[in-house]
Amino acid sequence: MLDYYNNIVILTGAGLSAESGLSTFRDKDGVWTRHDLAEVATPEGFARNPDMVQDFYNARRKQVVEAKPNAAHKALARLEKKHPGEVLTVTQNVDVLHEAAGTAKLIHMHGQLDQALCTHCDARHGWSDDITTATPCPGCGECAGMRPDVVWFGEMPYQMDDIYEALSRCDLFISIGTSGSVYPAAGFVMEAKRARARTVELNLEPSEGASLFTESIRGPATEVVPQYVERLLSA
Ligand code: BV8
Repeated sequence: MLDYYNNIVILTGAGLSAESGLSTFRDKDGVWTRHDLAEVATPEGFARNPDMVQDFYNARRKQVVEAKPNAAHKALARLEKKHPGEVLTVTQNVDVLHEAAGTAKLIHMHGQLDQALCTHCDARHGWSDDITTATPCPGCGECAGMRPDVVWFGEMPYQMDDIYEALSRCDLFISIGTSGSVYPAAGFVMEAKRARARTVELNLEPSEGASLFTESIRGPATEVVPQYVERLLSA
């Protein structure tokens, strides 16, 4: 049973969901190699061409709704269940595979694709269908205001105060399946080091911040994450 780490913070990225069939962003056939990030993942891009941006997210929402959690998502849910101290999972992913695997204490810092946001009344609605510029808000009825509830570049990620508070108290920070190229998430390892936490990276290849970690474990998430969780729980 794990007993020498009290508070664990886990940061996950697209590499965690790769083996569930969801594309990563910066690998050789990643999302940003096929789409211009500035055109489809910024408020300016949405203002310029809302139909194109809605189509981009409608296609990804269909994949997300079909995807299933993999052994890595399930191992992280098991860690949260079995660990006597606190476990907070912060995901950059907009899929909902952590929830599907059973993780409860979860922050979607970049939002989630199974929700829509009305830019007129700020209401959020569970959403599994397409959104178009003619989709009315179920709340205020306004059209042309509905967007995917995801955080675009230049927008403030969600629950940053809660994340920084958890990092300031953590004694183990685990980063999984992220290239460490997007801020502020890529800076979390530094916050954890400031809190004198042990920092561990589980990734297919070294991230941009790999040298900042106490320990690096290389390999596909469905292999290295269950192994690492069992190592923690049997310590
Ligand atoms: C912010 C949601 C202020 C949408 C995403 C100049 C001007 C303006 C801003 C900036 C600037 N310079 C820097 C910034 C900040 C900017 C930024 O970081 N830009 C980058 C490009 C330099 N960030 C922002 O704008 C953020 N907001 O800064 O507001 C602020 C500042 C401080 C505090 C508060 C507020 C908002 C960023 C959020 C953007 N939205 N996603 C959507 O999904 O469409 S981010 C986007 O990249 C992705 O969605 C993903 O969430 C994120 C990170 O990508 P990764 O998850 O790491 O995926 P990637 O493909 O890169 O890497 C996958 C990794 O997995 C690889 O390492 C690979 O080896 C590994 N892997 C692959 N397969 C496996 C595997 N590992 C294990 N097993 C496998 N099988």
